[in-house]
Amino acid sequence: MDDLRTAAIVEDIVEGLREVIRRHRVTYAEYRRALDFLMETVNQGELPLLSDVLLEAVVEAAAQPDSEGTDSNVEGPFYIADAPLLDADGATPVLPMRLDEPGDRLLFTGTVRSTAGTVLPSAVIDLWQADGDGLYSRFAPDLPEWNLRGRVRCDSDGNFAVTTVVPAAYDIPRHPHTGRILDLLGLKPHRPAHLHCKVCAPGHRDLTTQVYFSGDPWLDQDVVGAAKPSLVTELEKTSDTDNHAYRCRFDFVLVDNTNDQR
Ligand code: MBD
Ligand code: FE
Repeated sequence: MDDLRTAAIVEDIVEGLREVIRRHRVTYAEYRRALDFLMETVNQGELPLLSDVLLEAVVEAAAQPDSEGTDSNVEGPFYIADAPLLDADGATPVLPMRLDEPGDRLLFTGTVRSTAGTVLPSAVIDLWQADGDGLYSRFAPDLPEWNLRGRVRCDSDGNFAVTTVVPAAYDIPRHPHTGRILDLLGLKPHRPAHLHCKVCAPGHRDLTTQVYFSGDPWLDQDVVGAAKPSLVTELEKTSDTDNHAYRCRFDFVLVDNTNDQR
């Protein structure tokens, strides 16, 4: 991003804020209160949540190039890089979880391909999700560091399989500052249940996306405005003989990056 572009954006932000102050004749008390609110939001570590809830879907929509690949989706405020690489020696890997992890066991499977249709055995999927209570490790007390976070490799046919739990339909925890803004906007702080995925394979663009489940009552009232129909899959109840109460399948398609500008 060059300085001219940065300057143009900053000018528009500042002019936009001045215009709001003029239009509403914002008082000194209101102005000081707004600054306090922003300071508190930052000090409580809530700025990424507030910003992603209000703005990230717009950034993501602008960034998404027309492509044949799987639709991307917002990363959100809860990604942590370098989650453990799960190696189960041929068995189905299990996302790190507590011995008494609440929620139904879920088998998540799929295949990673390129837009040309070839399978991508070298693909790695970085997964993170809320637990059965709607909480993300590192962002809630008392959860193990890497709970429900891990990276899974595809096999030689480009297939992956991982055991996890069904994430809860997600209430944005009522962090007081984000909650207050959503109240003022008349929005309910709900997100549909989702699995976050970053899919990477050599020679292809990294894909950051989410997988949702059909029938979720929050799909069409996602407070973040991110749930896309193309990313919804079936959450199937399995037979009693299975170790998993549910299974779901999602196939990812990555775009070749050999012609991208570096
Ligand atoms: C989430 O779990 C999330 O995925 C996003 C995008 C915003 C807030 C909470
Ligand atoms: Fe999320």
